[in-house]
Amino acid sequence: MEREARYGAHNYHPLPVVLERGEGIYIWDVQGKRYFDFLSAYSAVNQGHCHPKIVGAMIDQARKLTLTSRAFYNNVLGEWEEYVTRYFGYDKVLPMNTGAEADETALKLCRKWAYLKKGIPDGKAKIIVCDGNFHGRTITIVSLSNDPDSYGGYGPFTPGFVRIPYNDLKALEQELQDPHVAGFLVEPIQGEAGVYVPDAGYLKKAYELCKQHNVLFMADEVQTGIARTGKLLACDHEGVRPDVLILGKALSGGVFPVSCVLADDEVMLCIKPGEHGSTFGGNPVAARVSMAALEVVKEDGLAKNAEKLGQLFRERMQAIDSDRIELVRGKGLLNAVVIKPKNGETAWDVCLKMRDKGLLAKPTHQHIIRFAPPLVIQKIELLEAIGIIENVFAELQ
Ligand code: IF1
Repeated sequence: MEREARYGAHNYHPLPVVLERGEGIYIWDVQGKRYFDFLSAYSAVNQGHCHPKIVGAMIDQARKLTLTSRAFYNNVLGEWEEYVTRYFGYDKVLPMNTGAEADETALKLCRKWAYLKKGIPDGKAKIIVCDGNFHGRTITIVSLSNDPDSYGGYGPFTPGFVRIPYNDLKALEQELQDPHVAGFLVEPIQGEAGVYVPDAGYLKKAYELCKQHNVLFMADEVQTGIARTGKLLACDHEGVRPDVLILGKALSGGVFPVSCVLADDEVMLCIKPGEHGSTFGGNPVAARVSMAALEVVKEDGLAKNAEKLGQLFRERMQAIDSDRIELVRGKGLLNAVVIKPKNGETAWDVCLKMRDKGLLAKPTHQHIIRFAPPLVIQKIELLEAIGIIENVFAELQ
């Protein structure tokens, strides 16, 4: 920890615990103390730590070929592209590495489509985004943000975006009147903002409004996708099929950065050779790892498990009799407990107490704790973890 403070940039403030090993839902610190992981690397490790099938796929491929760039074909990418497009039901996929890059890709794709297909005059396309959004850290993406921690001091910002309140169909309908609007970028549940679940029907209606105005509905499922909320995609809860689907994190089970954008030909083929790319995107290790990670999601029935255990988790959290809990919300195994600070104690202090008792979670925005264990967690394990959380709140009383 001292070395990090001395030699590392100070762009993070981690909970004081130093981890060296992970397996399934557990992580161990350098003293050998075991913890329940209730962050799952921000939902990248949905399949559990060091899943043998995923790590095995990585090792096997890493021994053969790791990177050729896209200047040449490799013998795995095509197989992955076929696998992923069938898995999610789209014509085409474009591979990148991080979530932010996938979001950038979606924004670029949307603008191209606006000029080539929708007929918006060059340079005039607008994309609607939501208050409280989190899509990553690039200059363009922080240009969309209304969180000063994200955008402060990073201007000048990228123009061409309009922000409306989240979960507000009237505001969306109003902005859609502008014929220069090309796309609507939305998180089906806002993660970073504090696990805000929109009203039932919001996504469906928002999608329909976009269709009425020939606007691309783009879902950032980087955090909510891959079974986290109890379905393969959070949009599946409302039967919405986004025009542009953005995935990352658990697309690789957290062993390697893999992200992608999915769309049909009408949209995806607007980008031509040489107009977008990445040195590492589509490398054979990423492709193998990602196929293994997606197989695990199906084989281990992660969506069903998240749905079932998520309900149990929220019920038990709601039943805790504590004046320190304001409310509990979430979907599947993406949940948040909103804390009422008292005696100067905040969500951070609650997380320290949970750490001491063997459970790791991270506060967001001072008073919100996000609980997102790996989706391979079993009922008996979840009950033990719930016991720890209940104990901490009992001690706080
Ligand atoms: C950090 C939060 C989670 C995301 C959505 C794109 C990205 C993310 C919906 C970018 C990334 C991260 C990044 C991480 C913290 C984290 C986070 F706390 F900020 F909100 F997950 F909850 N779209 N989310 O949530 O993906 O480029 O990072 O691969 O420290 O920035 P990335």
